[in-house]
Amino acid sequence: MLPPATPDAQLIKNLYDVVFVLAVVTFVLVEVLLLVTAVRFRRKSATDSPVPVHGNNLAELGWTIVPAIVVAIVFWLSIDTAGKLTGHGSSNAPITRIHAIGDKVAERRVNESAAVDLVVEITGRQWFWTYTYKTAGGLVADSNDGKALVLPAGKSIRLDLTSADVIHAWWVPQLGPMLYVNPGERTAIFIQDAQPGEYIGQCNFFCGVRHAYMLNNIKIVPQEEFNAWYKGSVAAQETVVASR
Ligand SMILES: [Cu+2]
Repeated sequence: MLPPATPDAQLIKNLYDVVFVLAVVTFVLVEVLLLVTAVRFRRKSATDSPVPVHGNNLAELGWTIVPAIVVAIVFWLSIDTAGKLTGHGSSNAPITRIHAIGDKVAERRVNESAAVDLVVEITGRQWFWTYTYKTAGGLVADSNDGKALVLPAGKSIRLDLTSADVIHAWWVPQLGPMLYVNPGERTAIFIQDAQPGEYIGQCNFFCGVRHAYMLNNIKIVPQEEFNAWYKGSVAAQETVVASR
């Protein structure tokens, strides 16, 4: 797994590591038991026939209780991780990261769940993303031709996503969680305290014939660099609009 570049991605990585270790331990245990059984109880002669076993309380309780405990641990850790991500809300006012557009209560909870320096509205399309910066100049950009979504480092950023056509999924593993992006609904993703760098994202929901090519690059740059890039891009956009 690529190294996490935000505290949220680090939380997800920590959870991933625990689940990975549990999975490896389970795999090794099952394979060892399988091999031991196959070797130890193999047929030793042509007349050899196995003694059937009818019920074994200890074994049955064991293979019911142990997996239940493992699943309970993963469940608890998952809930705990989700509750620590940026903008998780509170137990009596949880935020709905995906909700119907126009759901005022859900929208208010998302807006109040974390203070943000920048909001970018993102629309998934077959097969690219468009980015509208909700700040002075209202820059509009997209992910075509490998163009990156440029964002400032070390800030609190919220991405408000929706889809113009089919279901897509926003997934930049190094920056935080993956969430579905549905037509008619709004998906809120926070990028908190990101380190400068270039990160690769990929639409993670099969959305048509060019789904595999629906990549998106994210470029996180220091605030001053972001300001200069933004100013230049807005100026270029205005020139294009004016020359039409
Ligand atoms: Cu897709």
